[in-house]
Amino acid sequence: MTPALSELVDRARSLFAERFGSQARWVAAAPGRVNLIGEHTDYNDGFVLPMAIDRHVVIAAAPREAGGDAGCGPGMRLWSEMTGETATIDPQGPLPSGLARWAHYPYGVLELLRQRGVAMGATDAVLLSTVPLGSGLSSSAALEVATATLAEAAAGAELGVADKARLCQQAENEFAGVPCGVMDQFASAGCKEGSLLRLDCRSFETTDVAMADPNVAVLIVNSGVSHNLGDSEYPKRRSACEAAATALGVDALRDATADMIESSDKLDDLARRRARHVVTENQRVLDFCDAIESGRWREAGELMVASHESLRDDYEVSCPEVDTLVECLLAIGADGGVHGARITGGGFGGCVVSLIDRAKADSIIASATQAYQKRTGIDAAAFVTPPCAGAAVVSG
Ligand code: GAF
Repeated sequence: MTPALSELVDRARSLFAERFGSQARWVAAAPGRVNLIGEHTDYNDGFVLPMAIDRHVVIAAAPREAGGDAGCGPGMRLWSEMTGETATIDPQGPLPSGLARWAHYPYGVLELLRQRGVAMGATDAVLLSTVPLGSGLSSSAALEVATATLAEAAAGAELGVADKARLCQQAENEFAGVPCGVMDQFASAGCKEGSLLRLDCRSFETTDVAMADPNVAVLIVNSGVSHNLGDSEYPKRRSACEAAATALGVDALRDATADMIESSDKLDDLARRRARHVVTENQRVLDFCDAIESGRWREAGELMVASHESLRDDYEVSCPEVDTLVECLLAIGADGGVHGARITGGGFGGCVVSLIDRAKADSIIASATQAYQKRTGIDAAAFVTPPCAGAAVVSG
C-alpha cells in the first residue's frame, strides 16, 4: 500500500531526525503527474491536460551549522532513501564528474538558481519518493520541482509557477540531457486539488478543468515496461516536429492546419504522420475538455482512443505491451465501466490512463490486470488517483 502524503511527510521527518540528529526545518513535496490527453504537443507550443497524482517526491531539510560537519563542504548533503546513497550537491558550474545520476536533477535546479543569485546555503536533507520510476509519471520532474520548492523556502525566494516550471525543464534539458517540454514540471508545480490543468504551452495560460461527475475516476495502470526518454526516440520526435514546422513555414506545429499537412509537398510520409499527430492531438485536448466538463463520457472515451491510435500509428511512441494493456481495458467496455484508455507520458513503455466508473474500479483493475497477465506474463500495478495539488512546503 502506497503511503499517503501525510505519512510520507512524517517518515521524511523521522528519517531526517535519525540521520542528522535534529529536526527538519522544511519539508517540500512535489507530485508526479498523469496526462489525460495532449501528448507530444508541449514542445510544439500546443495544449496539454495533465493532473497531479497522489504519488510524491518529498525532501525534508534543515540548514547545516557552520563547522557542524567538517569536510562536508557548503552544498546540500542529500541522502536518498531509494538508493541509500548520499550525494553532496554543491552547485558551482557544470556537472561535477562522479555525481550519481539521480542527483543530476537537483544539481541542475540548484545550479540554475545559483546563476540567478538564489542560494540555498549549506543544508542537510533526506529524499523519499512514491512516484514509480521509468513509468511515465514524471518522477524526475517531481524531483526537480521538489528541489526548487525547497530552495524557495530556504532562500526566501518565490518563483511563479511558470518560472519554476521552466527552470526545472531547463535543468532536465541541460543537466540530465533530456530535451523534454514543459508539461511535467508545470503540472507538478501548478496543479490544483480537484482539477485537471489545461495548459497552453505557448502562452502559459492555464485553465482548471473539473470533471462533471465525481463518479468518474482516473485509473492508472503500469505496463511494467520501463521507458527512458533520454535514450529513446523522444529526441528524434522532437527534431522531426521542428523540421516539419520549418518545412511548412510555421513557427511551431501548433500553427499548422490539417489541410496544410495533408496537401504539402514539402513533407514525406513520415514527416506528415508525425505532424498529423500533433495537429489532431491539439484539437483533441480542446474537445476532451468540453466533453468531460459536460459529462459526455462516451465522446471523452473516443477521444482517448483516437489519441492512443494516433500515438501508436502516426507518432509511433507506443509498444506492444502498452497496446495490449489498452486493449484489455477497452475490452471491458462502457457497460463494464471503462470509458476510454490511452498511453500516457513520453511513451515507449510506462503507464496507461483510463477514465472509469469509480464504483467499478476494483472489478476493472482485476479484470484488466488478469487479462494483461495472461497475454504478456507481466503483473501490472494499478491505482485510482484523485487530481491532487501541486508542489508546496508542507511544514514550515
Ligand atoms: C515526457 C516529456 F517530459 C514531456 O515534456 C512531454 O513531451 C511528454 O513526454 C509527452 O507528452 O513526459
